[in-house]
Amino acid sequence: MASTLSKHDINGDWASSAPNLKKNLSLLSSEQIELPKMLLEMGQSHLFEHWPEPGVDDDEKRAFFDQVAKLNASYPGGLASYIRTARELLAESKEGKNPFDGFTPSVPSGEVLTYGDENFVQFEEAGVREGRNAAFVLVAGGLGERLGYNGIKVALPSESTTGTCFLQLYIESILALQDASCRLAEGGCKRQIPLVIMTSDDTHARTMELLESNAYFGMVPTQVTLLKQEKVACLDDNDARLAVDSHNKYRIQTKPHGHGDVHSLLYSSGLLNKWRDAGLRWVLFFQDTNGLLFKAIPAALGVSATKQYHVNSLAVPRKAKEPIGGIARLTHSDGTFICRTMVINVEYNQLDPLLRATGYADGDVNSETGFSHFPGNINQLIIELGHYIEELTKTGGAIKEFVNPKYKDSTKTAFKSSTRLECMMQDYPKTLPSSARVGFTVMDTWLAYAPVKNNPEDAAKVPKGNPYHSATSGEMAIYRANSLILRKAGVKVDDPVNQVFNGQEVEVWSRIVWKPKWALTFSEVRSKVKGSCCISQKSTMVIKGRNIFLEDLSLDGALVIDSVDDAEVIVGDSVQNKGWILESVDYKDASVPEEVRIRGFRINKIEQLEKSFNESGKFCLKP
Ligand code: UGB
Repeated sequence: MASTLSKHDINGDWASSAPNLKKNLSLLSSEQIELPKMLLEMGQSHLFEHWPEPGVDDDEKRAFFDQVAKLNASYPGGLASYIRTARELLAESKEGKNPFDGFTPSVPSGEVLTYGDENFVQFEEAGVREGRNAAFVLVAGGLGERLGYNGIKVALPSESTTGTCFLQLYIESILALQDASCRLAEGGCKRQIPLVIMTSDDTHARTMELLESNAYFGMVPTQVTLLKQEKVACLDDNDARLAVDSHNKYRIQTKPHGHGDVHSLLYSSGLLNKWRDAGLRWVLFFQDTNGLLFKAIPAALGVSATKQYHVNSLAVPRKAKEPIGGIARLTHSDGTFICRTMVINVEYNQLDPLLRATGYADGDVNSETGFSHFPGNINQLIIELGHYIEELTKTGGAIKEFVNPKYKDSTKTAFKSSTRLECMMQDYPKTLPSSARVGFTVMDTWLAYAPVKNNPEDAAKVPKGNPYHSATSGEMAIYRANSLILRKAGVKVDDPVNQVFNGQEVEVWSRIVWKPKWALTFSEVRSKVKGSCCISQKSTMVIKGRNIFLEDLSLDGALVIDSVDDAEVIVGDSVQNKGWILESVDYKDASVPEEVRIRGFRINKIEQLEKSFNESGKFCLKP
């Protein structure tokens, strides 16, 4: 039961600057009374200006305080701290202050890997050994407004040959790593690699439903934890007056705070200590729609373990001025800043001006390699758990925020629409001491990075040569990567043909897809390919079983092959049929399901050889 208000509270002299609030004080419990006091102290009396007499909309008024209580509890330091920080950041933004003022950028050192060479293979082996000591964290609270898809992004098919959605691909990759790593452990191991998914009100229920209706895609339900991030209050002006929701005058408008929330949520969940006590060493953060990521994970984890990195960011070569953040070493010149040197992502629109302002007359330019000196951040981080806990114990997981108001005019006094504070998970190293070992690992883009972020119309407008980052390019990138990996392993895979879908010209390679348990590393692929194999461009190959070996296979058509784990199957000779073909669909054709339309093609399964081996033993598929 709510306790009663004191005389002082009811009398409400402290509320005289907000007469409409004062009249309604009897609606509040004594626990809640601190909230309006704080709001008035923080200059938020406008929130009550339109409040009617007691007796009118009382439930809505109570709901207002429930919302304020939630906003207050979910932000480290509470709403007052949020408003104070907002005022500081808004003042800096008005002044046009560059957040990196006083820092000098230089080229950082990191590990640059070449897929399939001896070095790469060694890092992959080290990574697989460490796999059982890892926990994975997927940030999936974003709405994906740029993609404009109505569902949650992790439910989108990563490719349409098998229809495997991103979440399934991620979970099966983690399970494959778990199995491979445990097989290497002396005496075996039964560890279940934990997966945390950060959701938001926009994605939580649908993520849960996706997991439950698919039996967690093979994970044990207790292996998966969902942590929901809360939104933050919107701000109407440079004084950080909280914005009233235009649909309900008793609500404060809220918006997402950004993926940086993941650190404070992990910290407050208590999971980090639990993981440390269970002997885990690494936390791997990743995003919602990168179908290539797990091809890069084993080697990147191997780099972290070998180099003893506290933080390792995955990166790809980046053309100068390409619109992805660049990883740079920043050194503070006056020595007063707590973190005098840091290796950090600098957003592309800040990097070029920062370079020009600090003696690099040409700004961000390509080196003799044809790429910028500053590799592109793909926002997949590997953090060493012990060091992470030490840091978060100091910061509570709070990440340096930023604000990005869209001003009405050059006076910068009014916004076009409300703004809010945001934070990014890759800004975690900003508070680390200079002694922290922060590095990065560069891999080829074709191997590591093909996110699905842009809707077809925007993707079609991307300047030629720049990546589309659409559902079309994300899917084609998977076929290309698998084709190139098989080529590297000795299979003759035909060159791709160019085709246009949804206004985007893409390379169409043979549609080759395998389950992560077939091969997670290059060594595994190599061990499963024998003799002289070739695959034509029009072909589709789906490998679902673990111990399937390609031997002198000549494929010109579609082949789908599955087997139980203890069956060993050799697939060889010539497989020829009419196969599966890609048929264009119109993005605007509403009769076509959205997840098909956004890639601009569907697969017409005309003819295939499909075979399942459901018993243990040795088999040979030689049609
Ligand atoms: N996300 C959340 O979980 N919560 C949120 O509040 C917001 C997002 P976007 P964007 O891949 O190249 C990032 O929107 O703007 C999740 C990096 O900041 O796709 O493209 C969301 O569900 C940028 O430096 O991010 O930028 C998704 O999984 C660059 O590396 C993830 O956060 C860029 O990604 C990213 O959300 C990139």
